[in-house]
Amino acid sequence: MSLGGTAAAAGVASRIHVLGAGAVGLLFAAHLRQSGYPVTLYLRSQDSVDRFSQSGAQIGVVNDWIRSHPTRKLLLSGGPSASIAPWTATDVQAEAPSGNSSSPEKIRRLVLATKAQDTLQAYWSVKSRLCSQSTVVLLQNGMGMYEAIQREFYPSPHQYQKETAADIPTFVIGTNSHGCLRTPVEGEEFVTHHTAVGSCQFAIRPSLLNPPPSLPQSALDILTALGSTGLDATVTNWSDLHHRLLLKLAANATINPVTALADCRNGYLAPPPPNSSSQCTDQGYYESMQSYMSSACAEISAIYARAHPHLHGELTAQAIEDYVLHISRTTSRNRSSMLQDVSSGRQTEVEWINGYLVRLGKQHGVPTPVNTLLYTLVKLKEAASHHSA
Ligand code: KPL
Repeated sequence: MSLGGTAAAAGVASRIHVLGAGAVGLLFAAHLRQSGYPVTLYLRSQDSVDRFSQSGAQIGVVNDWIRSHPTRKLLLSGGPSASIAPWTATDVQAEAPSGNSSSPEKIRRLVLATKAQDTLQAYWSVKSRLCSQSTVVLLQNGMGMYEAIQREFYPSPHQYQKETAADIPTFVIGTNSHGCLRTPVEGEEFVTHHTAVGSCQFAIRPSLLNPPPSLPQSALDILTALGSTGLDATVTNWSDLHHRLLLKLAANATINPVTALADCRNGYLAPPPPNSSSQCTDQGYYESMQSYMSSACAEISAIYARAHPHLHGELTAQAIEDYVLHISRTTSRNRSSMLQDVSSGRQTEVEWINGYLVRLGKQHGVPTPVNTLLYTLVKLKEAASHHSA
């Protein structure tokens, strides 16, 4: 299902909060605002809100993809006559969690776009402002965030039946393949570079409540809003999205650690197409990359076969490898998010990517030597970069 139409066309303009002012959060916030939705950036602290106001209360989007993919212009702009500027600045509001005890207004539509490792803390900061009429979109790399939120904040089913049920929002899970990054340039804290055009898919996560509650209006509002952004967003059912999330997890588990460890761009993992002026002409290099890809994808496929047997026919080692190579080629100029994290001395999402696969393998009795090694090496690199940053 493809959702379209602008807020103005739909005759509604429901406010959307975006929590997580990183590259992805800023990209979505700016595009939602440009589609006519009032947007509030929910920032970490009043200091961040003050810095945002001082920088002009605007989100900057640098459309770097225009230089490398001019033909994608029509897709993103949604029509032959529309054109996208290389640089746009969009006004949005900002607020931070308030320390005062008076209960502030509930948030009905929230896009939570923090890094995986910051998600629980971010959710905690906003939880008292959510209710059963709210919808939360989780937009992280990796897997397991939804389950972690349930375990941490809504732990036991009997509580669901009583007071807690009134507080549990509807969850939408999203997956995004648009490449974007923020540069550590002074004065550009609220500027995101849109480096590669991708797409995004969203699905409503079936509720753990029994009986399941009816969908709040906010779920429909936010899905319509996301569909209007021009970010090639589609809404699908949970089982289709789950399949896509598992493929994306495989891409993140193979591309991200290697690019972070070797300090290279995503394209270095895929053999160059024939007759291209390749980034590297060393045949031995591509043979070892090929062997790495095959063993990593075979291991991931074996884990999925035990954990999700109904999907096994689709998630074969070959299907996973084809997908990973496709992502490596289509995002070849990208510096992966894990590479960006280690380069800036930040914690990476490895716990929710290779760490998640190692835990899943253990749970289902599947050995995970490749993922364990990648996990350990990234942790080592993280510690080293943290100390030298
Ligand atoms: O999602 C990504 C990431 O960097 O985290 C990929 C798909 C690898 C694109 O860079």
